[in-house]
Formats: sequence, structure tokens, C-alpha cells
Amino acid sequence: MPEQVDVVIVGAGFSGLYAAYRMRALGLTVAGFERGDGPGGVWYWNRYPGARCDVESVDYSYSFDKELEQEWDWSEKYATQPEILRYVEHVAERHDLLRHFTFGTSVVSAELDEERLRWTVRTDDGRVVEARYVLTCVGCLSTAHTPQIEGVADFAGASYHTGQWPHEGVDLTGLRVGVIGTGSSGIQSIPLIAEDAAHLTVFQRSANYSIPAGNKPLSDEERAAQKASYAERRALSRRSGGGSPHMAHPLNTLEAAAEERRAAFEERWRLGGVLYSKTFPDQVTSRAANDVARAFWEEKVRAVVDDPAVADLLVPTDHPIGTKRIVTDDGYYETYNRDDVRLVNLKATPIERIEASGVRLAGGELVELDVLVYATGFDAMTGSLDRIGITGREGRTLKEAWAAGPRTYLGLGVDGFPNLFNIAGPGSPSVLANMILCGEQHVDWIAGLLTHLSERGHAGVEARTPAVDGWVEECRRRADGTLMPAANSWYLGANIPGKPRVFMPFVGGFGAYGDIIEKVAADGYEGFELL
Ligand code: N01
Repeated sequence: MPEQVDVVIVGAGFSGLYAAYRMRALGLTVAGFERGDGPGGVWYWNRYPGARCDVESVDYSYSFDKELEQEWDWSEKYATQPEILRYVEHVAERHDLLRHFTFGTSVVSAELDEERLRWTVRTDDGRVVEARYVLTCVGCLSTAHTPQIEGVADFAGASYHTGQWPHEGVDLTGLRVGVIGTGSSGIQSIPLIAEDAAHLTVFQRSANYSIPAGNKPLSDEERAAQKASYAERRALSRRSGGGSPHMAHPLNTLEAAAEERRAAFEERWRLGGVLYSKTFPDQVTSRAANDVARAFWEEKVRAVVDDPAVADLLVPTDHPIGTKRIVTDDGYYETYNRDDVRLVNLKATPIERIEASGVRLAGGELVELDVLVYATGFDAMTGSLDRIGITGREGRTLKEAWAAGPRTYLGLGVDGFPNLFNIAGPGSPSVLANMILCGEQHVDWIAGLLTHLSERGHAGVEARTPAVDGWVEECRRRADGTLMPAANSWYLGANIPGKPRVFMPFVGGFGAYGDIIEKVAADGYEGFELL
């Protein structure tokens, strides 16, 4: 007989741990499974040099434990991966959450029994668990993507993907290193790899927009001030577009006088990182506004790079600023002023193949390497769900149901898949906002729904097809009202060959989304069928 529980939780990252906390508080029994040998999700896996969060540490933290907010001391403005992992491990122990999970175990299938409205969940170590509800907390950037370049397996040196970095670290001292990819992972790791390696070659296919983090250690006074204003920070974050307590300038870009505009950009530049894309409210909706923000960015970056020909390569020309996630860096552009760092423009000289001793470029040059780092990203948002065989009504898999792109109602429900909830994924703000607050928001909402169902004697809930159709259209309409679809980003699945080009997150903002799902709940879960 399969083991019986109320809820299966897949994944013990920030969302999965909080889900276990909330479900347990409802009196439900929980079986959780986590692929890694410990909690933390992306922060468990991404241990490459320089890995740190691009949301300020004070904001990138759980909001549900007010005492913890006051007790925990973040050491820097932007926390490093080891510090975030320590934090998540601390929370798991503090709330006794580890006992709900089996670690080092992947869920390989979840199959619906339509009659009994129960899910049978199987793991790679042969466990079978039956549950009323399944919460997939699998993360949006958790399935590493290594491109199928000819000869990948022939390389005689060591190869590493940034998202699967060895836990014991890698000593690059004295080695010739190549990095493929200049997204957040590449741009964060490149300055540190350059410091250790004898020589670094960066293989860039597309230039990216990166902005200095302005990272710094937090003083006792700064920490005290942050803690004193936590309630206000959280309230502002909940009303905001991106889940951080920062509001855009009240005017649109071109409505502001030139000096005021410049001062606003300077202020955001000083604040650091990804928030630059929201200096003015129209920055990713108006091309003219975007061009102004882009010009300011270009001026700043060109001032740092010594060689104008290298600077030319580092300035993107293929997408508006902010339509891919702006990277938050620490000394990235300065790295190209080093004599032992070379930038290869793959648009001019593509990789022909990888050979035992290095990377062969079109035109014949062989770049000899000892180590190759793949900073080549993830099969984002759907990759980890696709790899679980999820089978709903009439034997239809989630992969089939989403063959033309993710179809959800509010990001929370899928028609044909009753009692299955995906946390902070496609159809919700997720990757466009603060993922910890997104996870809490979803789990709290689901906890409210499950209470509603149990009080009224329902066995489950399922999104109605017209509601799903309507939400898919709403997400598309909102994305098309922005410049976001103009970039070949992972938001659109454009980095994975054959993936349908659909803008996957809800672009309307974290606060606006919260209002929508609260209204749906207040209206008796309109758009859902209570079973
Ligand atoms: O991945 P990416 P990432 N040949 O997909 C290149 C979050 N994150 O791991 O742009 C050559 O952004 C690809 O080139 P192109 C954050 O949300 C956050 O860096 O497709 N190059 C690109 O340059 C981020 O957005 C943090 O032309 C190839 C790179 O690889 C997301 O994770 C830190 C190639 C992939 O960039 C993903 O970031 C790290 C090929 N065949 C990550 N295939 C922080 O919190 C791909 N590329 C700061």
C-alpha cells in the first residue's frame, strides 16, 4: 500500500520549506522530496565564484517570522550564496522543517486518480506516496542548460556548469579558463575567475546590460535602521512591481526635466543593480524612454572600459535595456582592462566545435584551455516541471497540456490537473519579482483555499478552462503592452531550441497580482470549480 499523506511538496527551496511550515500549521500531513542533499534550492546548487543575490539581503528573506527579521544579521547589502544558504538552513532548523523532506531524492512522476481525486507520487528511490494535494516548489531556474555544441564531450580538461558547481570549489590558480555565456552567472563569476586563472577567455554570444551592485558590508547602524523599518519595507514591497520597497519616479521619463531625469538615473545607479530598469515607470513600455535609459547606461559603461573596440562589443544592440534581466555585477567591465582577459565575440567568430585541447572558432583559431565553464543558463520556468512526469485527467501529461506554452489560471491552477499547485512559476510574477515573497504569497493563498475547501467539505479544486484561457490571454496582452517580448530571453523560452516562444511570467507587477488573487479568493474562488 502506498504511504498516505495530505500533501506532497516537491522541492525544499525557499518556497518548499515555507509550504511545509504552512501545511503543517493547517494540521495536514506532509511528505516532501528534494533532489539536493540539503535545503536551499538554487542556493544549494549555484556555488560558482561570485554567486550572490541581486535583491538586497534585507528584502530577500522570509517575511513570515518577525522575530527572525529582528534576530538575523545580514553581513552585506547583497548576500553571497554561502550566507543565503546558512540563512535557509537556519530557518529550516529553527522551524523543524527538515523532518518533512527526504533529501537526495527526485520525484519522477505524479499521476492523478480521477475517481478518488488522489495523486500517486513516485520517486527515483522507489517510494510511492498518495496525496490529496501536490505543491510543486521546483524553482524557475533549476534545470541547467548545457548547449549541444559539437565536441562537448571531447574536451580533455575539466568542465563545469555554474548551476552545478562542485561543493568543494574549484582551484583555478594558474589555469587557462574559458567561460561560455554572459548572463548573470557568467558576469558574476568572470571577475573572480579572472583573478585566479592564469588567463581567461570569455566567449560572448550576446552582450548584456549589467550595473554595479554597489555592494558593501552593512554597518551596525544600517542594520538597525533596516530592522526598525522592516514593517514599512514589507508593506512597500507588497505594493511594488518587483517585490522590493522601491518605487519608480512619479513622472514618465520624458516628462521629467533633463537635470531631474539625470539625477534620477544617477540615484538608481548609486542604489545599484537591477532596480535601474524601474527608474521611471515607462522604461520597459516606451521605446523612447528606454532609449534614454540605455544611453545613460552606455555612457557609464564606456567610461570604465579602456579599449573602445572592446567596449563596442560589450554594449548590447539587440534588445532594449531591462527586457532581459539586468545583471548586477561587481567589477565586471573593469575585468576587460586586464591583460590576461580576452573577449571573443561569437557573433563574428562562432564556436565551430570543442576539441580535446580547447575551443575551435570559425576561421580556424584554437583557443587552448584547461577548464571550460558553462554559464549557459537554464531551461527556465517549465524545465523542472517537464522532467517530472505529471499526468492529469484522461491520461494527459502537463507537458502535452503546455506544448504551446504554459497554460494556467493565475499561475496557480491548471485545468485537467485538480489539486495540483505550482508555486511562483509561469503565469505569476515569479522571476520578475522577489522570489521569496512570491513563494510566501502563493503558499498563503493556497492555505486559505485549502481551509475554505475543508470548511465546506470539498475534496478538491480545479481551474476552469475558460478561466485558464482568459488568464493566458491576459498575460499575453500585458506582455505585448511592454517591450519585454523584444528580447530573445529565457522569459520567452528563446534560449532553448524548440521551446515555444511565449512570455511566461505575469508582467503586471507583484502588487497588482496580489490584488487580483485576493479578489478571486474574496469572490469565492471565482474561476475555480470546487469539487
Ligand atoms: O543564464 P542566462 P544565467 N553558445 O540564460 C549564453 C538568475 N540569476 O545562468 O544571450 C554561446 O541569463 C547566452 O547567450 P545568448 C537571473 O534571473 C540571478 O546567467 O543566448 N553562448 C547567455 O549569455 C538570470 O537572468 C543571479 O546569446 C551561449 C548565457 O549563455 C537567470 O538566473 C545570478 C550558448 C546564459 O545566460 C539566468 O542567468 C545568476 C551557446 N550555445 C542567475 N547558449 C543573481 O541573483 C547559451 N549561451 C545575481
